[in-house]
Amino acid sequence: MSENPGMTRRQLLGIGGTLALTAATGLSTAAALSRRPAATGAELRSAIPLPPAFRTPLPLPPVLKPVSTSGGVDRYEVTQREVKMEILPGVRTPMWTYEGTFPGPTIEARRGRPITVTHRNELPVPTVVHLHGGRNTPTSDGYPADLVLPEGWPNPADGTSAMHQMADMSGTDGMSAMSGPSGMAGMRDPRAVVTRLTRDYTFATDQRSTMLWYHDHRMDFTAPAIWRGLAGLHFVRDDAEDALGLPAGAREVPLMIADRAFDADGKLKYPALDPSLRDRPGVREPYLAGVLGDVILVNGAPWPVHEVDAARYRLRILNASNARHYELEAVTDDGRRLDLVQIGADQGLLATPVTHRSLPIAPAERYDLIVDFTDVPVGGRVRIRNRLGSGRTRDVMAFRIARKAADDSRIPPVLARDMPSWHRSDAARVREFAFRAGRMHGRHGWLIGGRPFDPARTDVTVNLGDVEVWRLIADVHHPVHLHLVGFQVLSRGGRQPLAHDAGLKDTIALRPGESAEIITRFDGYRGRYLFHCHNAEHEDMGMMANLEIG
Ligand SMILES: [Cu+2]
Repeated sequence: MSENPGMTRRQLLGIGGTLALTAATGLSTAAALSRRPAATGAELRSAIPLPPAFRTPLPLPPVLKPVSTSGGVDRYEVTQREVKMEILPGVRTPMWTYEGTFPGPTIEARRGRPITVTHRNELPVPTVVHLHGGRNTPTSDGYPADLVLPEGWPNPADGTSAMHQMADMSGTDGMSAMSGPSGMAGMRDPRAVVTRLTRDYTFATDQRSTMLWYHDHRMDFTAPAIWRGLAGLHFVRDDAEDALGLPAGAREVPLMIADRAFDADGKLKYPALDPSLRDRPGVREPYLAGVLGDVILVNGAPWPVHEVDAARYRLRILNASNARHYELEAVTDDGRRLDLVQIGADQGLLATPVTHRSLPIAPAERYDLIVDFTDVPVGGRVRIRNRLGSGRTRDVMAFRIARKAADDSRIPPVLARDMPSWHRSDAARVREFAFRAGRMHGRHGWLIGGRPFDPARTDVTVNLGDVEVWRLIADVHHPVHLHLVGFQVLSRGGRQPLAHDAGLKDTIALRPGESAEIITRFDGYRGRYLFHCHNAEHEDMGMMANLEIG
C-alpha cells in the first residue's frame, strides 16, 4: 500500500473502486489503464533493523544429487523440515524448507531423462509439491488436495489403505476442515489421493529446456507455505541449448526474487488468520489483495551483492514473491541502464533475442536474460532496481565487477527453431474467464467466472490435442497460470502483445482492467489439472479452477 499512498484499500480490491466505477460509467479501457496502480496488495513493515543493501553475498542454492540413477531414471530425495536460518545477518529465522535451505536445492534435469523425487514431510502440516511449468501426469502435478500428511496428523479416513480418498477432517483440534471459515478446506474431493509421510513425484522431463520452480500447493494454504520457504528451482536442459554458446558455469546465475517481512524476534511476519496454518485459511485485513514484504530477498539473502567478471552473464530470474510485481532494470554507478537481452521466457528459449531497457515480472514468471558487464569499469557496480518499488523496495541486488576476463560466450541471432505456430483459425473454441473480486461463502474472495474454487467441480473440459483461445479479463493485477501447457500471448488490451510477452509462457500478468488472449494446444496427458491466479493470496481465496483434459 505504501506504493500507492493515494489508493484506498477498497480501490486496491477493486470493490467500489476504479474498476467498479469503470463498469458503472463505461469509462474507456484507456482511462482505466491510465490510473492503473503499481501493485495489488498491502505491505507488511518489518519490526527489526534491516541490513544495508549490497553487503550480503548472493547465495547460490545447492544442486541436489540423485540418490540413485538406475534404469535411466534419476531418483532424488527431499525432506521438508523446519530449520532456523540466518537470512538477515545475525538473526535466526525459523523457515519451512526443502532439505534445510531456502531456496530449496536446485534440481538439474536433462530433457528425455525422467526423474523421481521422493518428498518426505516432516513439517507440522500437510503439504503437496507442484512443479510449476512442468509437463507431467496428473498424479505428479501436485493437485492441491493430494496431500502428504505429516506424522501424527489425524487420518482423514481411518481404516483405509495408505492411498485413499480424502474425507472430511472433522474432529481435529475441534476445528473441522469441513467447517473452516472459507468453507473450502474440507470440501469433499472424491479424486484426491492422500498419503502419509512420503510421496513420489515422477517428472517425465519431456519438455523444452527452461527454468521451472517447485513449491507447495496445499489447498487454501499455498501462500503462507511459500512465504515460509517452500520453493526451489528446477532446470531442464538439453543438447541444443548447450550448443548455443551462451554464458555458462559461474556466468549463469539463478536469481529467485522474493519479498518478506520480519518480526522483532526474527520470525517471518505474515498476517495469517491461523498462524499454525493447520485449520483456518486466509489473511487478515488489509492484506486480502496480497501480502507484500518490505525486504527484498534474492536467493534468500537481503539485497545481496554478487562479484562478477567484466563479461556477459546469463541471469535466470524467477519472481517467487506471493504478490509483488517488479519492473527490473540494471543501472551502473553513473546512471547508465544496461540492456536486458531476453533469450527465454517461462517455457524456454525465444526464437530470437529481444532487447529491453526494463522488464516487468509478475509472481511466478521467469526470464532468461543476458546482461553484459564488459564495459563496466572494474570496481564498479551494477544495481538491479525495481522501478515499481519505493524506498528500500526500489533496490533488488547489485553486481560488483571484480576483474577483466576473457569471454567466448555469444548470443546467437536464432535461439530456438521449435516454437509452435498456433493461429487463431486453429482454435477449436474460444473461452472467456473473468478474474475478479467477489463474495465467497459470505466473505471476501477472489473468483474465476464468478465462482470460487471447488475441487469437486469440473470447470473446463478440453479435448486432448485441441487448440483453444482463452480470453482472460482482470479487475486488479492477476498473474494467471495454466498447469501442464505453455501458451503464447495473442493480444493484450485488444492490441499486439507487449515485447515481454514473447515466447512460450505459462503465466501471464494481467494488469488492472486489462484483458488478454492466449492460445495453446492442450497436449501431453489426460486428466485433472488447474488454472489459477498466482498472486498466492488470491489463489488461496478461491481464484483457481479445474481444467479437465479428456
Ligand atoms: Cu489474482
